Amino acid sequence: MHPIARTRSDEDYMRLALGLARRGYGLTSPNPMVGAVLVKGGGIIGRGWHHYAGGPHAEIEAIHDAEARGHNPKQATLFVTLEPCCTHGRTPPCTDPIIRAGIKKVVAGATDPNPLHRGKGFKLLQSAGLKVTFGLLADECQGLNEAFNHWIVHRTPLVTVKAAMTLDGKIATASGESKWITGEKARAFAMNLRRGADAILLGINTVLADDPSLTFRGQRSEVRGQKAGVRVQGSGVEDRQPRRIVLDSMARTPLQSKVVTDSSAERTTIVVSPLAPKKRVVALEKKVRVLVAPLQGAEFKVQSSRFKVQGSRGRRSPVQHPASRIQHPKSGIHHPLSAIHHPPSTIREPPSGISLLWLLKTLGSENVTSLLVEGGGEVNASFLLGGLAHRVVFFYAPKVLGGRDSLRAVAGQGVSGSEQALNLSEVQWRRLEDDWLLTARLQ
Ligand code: AOF
Ligand code: ZN
Repeated sequence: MHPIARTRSDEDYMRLALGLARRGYGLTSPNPMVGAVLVKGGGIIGRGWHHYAGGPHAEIEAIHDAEARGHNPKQATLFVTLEPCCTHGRTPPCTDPIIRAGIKKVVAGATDPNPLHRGKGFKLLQSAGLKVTFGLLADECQGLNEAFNHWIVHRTPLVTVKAAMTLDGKIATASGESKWITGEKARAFAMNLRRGADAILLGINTVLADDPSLTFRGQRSEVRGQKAGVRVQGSGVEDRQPRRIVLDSMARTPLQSKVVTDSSAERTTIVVSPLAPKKRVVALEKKVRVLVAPLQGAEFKVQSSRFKVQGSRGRRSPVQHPASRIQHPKSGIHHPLSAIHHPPSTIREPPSGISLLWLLKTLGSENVTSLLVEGGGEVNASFLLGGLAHRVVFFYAPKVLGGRDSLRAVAGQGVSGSEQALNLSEVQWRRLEDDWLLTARLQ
């Protein structure tokens, strides 16, 4: 490769580095996406990006690329989207080879929020005599790694609630029918969200109603000639299908359901409560991982023995678990126990009762940096109204379902006064064919 003659600005180089970083989309977790461009004599001599955690960092890839093309990085300027690391993790620190290579200037986009590195990488380079500037296209460079930035500080995943609904906020008819609400472009966008997520979470009602597979479908980009979706011995490139997390407090997931039986079953975790019948838990454990999570609060004081779970009853069977003495959202059938008097606070208990905070901490400790919550309405409400969601991605189709019993994108108890409505910030609207896409942050 010969240096390109056309003069480019620093911003142009950083944009190129950003483009390179994005090649790691869905592949680098729990590491960030990072891109780097080496510039010398007015032209690019090397490019690199971080391919996967455990693999070389972007800066090292760029240095190797330059050398492989017969260029000497000495006196070159390194444009990198993230502050170079300075500690030994899965790989050695990048600051050393940058200094050793004789690079004279580092232009960085974002500071690394990793407490091990934050600002230290810059200092180290400066004290070795390199010129360092940072903050070029900072918003783009930071925004690229929103999930990593959150996880590396809080050690819980960034939670995004995703829902596709009609204009009147419905996700399914009263009978649970929910196919084809949004168009092809919106569905492709949603699929790409899954590709970027470490884990997808949904509630048992959705499993019972739809038997979804939740796998990423579509072509992965090639990584060094290998398909990234395939584990390649020794390469560190592993199956990047997101993990599937099912909130299923009473272990009702049918043993024949796709999440339990398909080829990605080893990536499924069923989260049950301590009240789940042992037999069901044991049966599920033979097929997938089962996590027993603590209950959310003390108000849910019901002995499991009072509620016989009748095994896998297939789709839309009446629910047999304590919290669903309320109407089963998908079945439209009242459980016989709904006739028993319960104080309203008990009746309105969200369906899982599982401590979601505990779950987020557990997932975070397992390197889940991003969690895509895909409902249904009760689960979405638990995260949104429980203050545990950071982002929403809502698709709106130009359709109206109506119906007092049709299913809402966000159900739960709702807030008690309109002044308590969840406010969204960083609101962006985008048109996808006839559908509208809203992405926003919870304030
Ligand atoms: C960089 N360039 O391309 C990446 C960086 O375990 P390791 O050795 O892969 O280090 C992971 C940490 O390094 C990660 O938490 C983040 O702070 C930084 N990632 N740094 O200079 C890169 N991926
Ligand atoms: Zn590094």
